[in-house]
Amino acid sequence: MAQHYADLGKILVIIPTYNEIDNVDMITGRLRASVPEAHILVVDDNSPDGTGDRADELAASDDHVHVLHRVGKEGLGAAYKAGFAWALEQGYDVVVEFDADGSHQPEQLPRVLEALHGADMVKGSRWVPGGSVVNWPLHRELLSRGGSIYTRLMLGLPVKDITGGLNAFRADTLRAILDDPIDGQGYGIQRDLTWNAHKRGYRIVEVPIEFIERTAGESKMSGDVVKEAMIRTTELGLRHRGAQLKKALTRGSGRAQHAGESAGRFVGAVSRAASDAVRDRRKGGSR
Ligand SMILES: Nc1nc2c(ncn2[C@@H]2O[C@H](COP(=O)(O)OP(=O)(O)O)[C@@H](O)[C@H]2O)c(=O)[nH]1
Ligand SMILES: [Mg+2]
Repeated sequence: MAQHYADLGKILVIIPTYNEIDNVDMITGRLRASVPEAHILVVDDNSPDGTGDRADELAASDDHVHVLHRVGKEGLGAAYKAGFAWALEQGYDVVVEFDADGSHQPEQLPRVLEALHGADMVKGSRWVPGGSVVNWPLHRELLSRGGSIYTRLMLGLPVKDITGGLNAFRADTLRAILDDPIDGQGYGIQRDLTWNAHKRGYRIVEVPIEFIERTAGESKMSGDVVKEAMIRTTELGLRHRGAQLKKALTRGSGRAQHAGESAGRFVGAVSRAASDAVRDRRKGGSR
């Protein structure tokens, strides 16, 4: 059967890896089978378990598989940024983010791609009707649901699964949203890409996916990753809400304008304090 995404152009699926030796064959094999036209870029952070070497072997025998080697573990955001730059340089029309561990099912990717016909960015979503998680520990589910709700409230983002890592972009959309600030460290990159796309008025569509907890290898999610995401979301939210307040108040009387400016300055100061705290923590090497 003809695929309904063939007209979208050249597709690149980016898979960031850190110590995914037990998954790299599985994930590339399943992706090649379910979306044969798509190219794959493994972005490996010099995994001590040899994932990068194995990816090189796979690339040597398949011209649809490519590998980007990075010097060390610099976080998910940094790996994706490098992968995006490569994708745009090589002229791909569609770029997809995809986990290595089998949590995202390659067999569900065609539906995600098809949805790009009516969207600029498609998010695989666990928290829309039809979406689900399998074998995920309760604390991870609460964290994910809670994180999405908090971010939605802080930013007024009309998206249910903001932190999800299966995302597909049209190249033009990706190029534009990379011009705005993006978290270069952690998992916050997913929030920032979504927020930037929303701010620019791009059409974001959520497609239900079944997310299955990994059965091999270990999660790289940590308490520090969560803390950092919380701080940055709060900072972004305060800035956004402060700007909204200022706008509303400046529409009123001169006194209200003054109050709005004060509120804006206050929020700015709080945001700067939050950024400073994050910077100091990074400098202090407490991560
Ligand atoms: N290159 C690279 N990949 C990473 C890094 N952190 C996580 N990943 C990859 O990102 C994907 C999602 O990470 P995972 O640990 O499964 O997170 P979880 O699903 O939230 O528990 C996997 O393919 C990881 O190997 C990193 O610092 N660098
Ligand atoms: Mg995972």
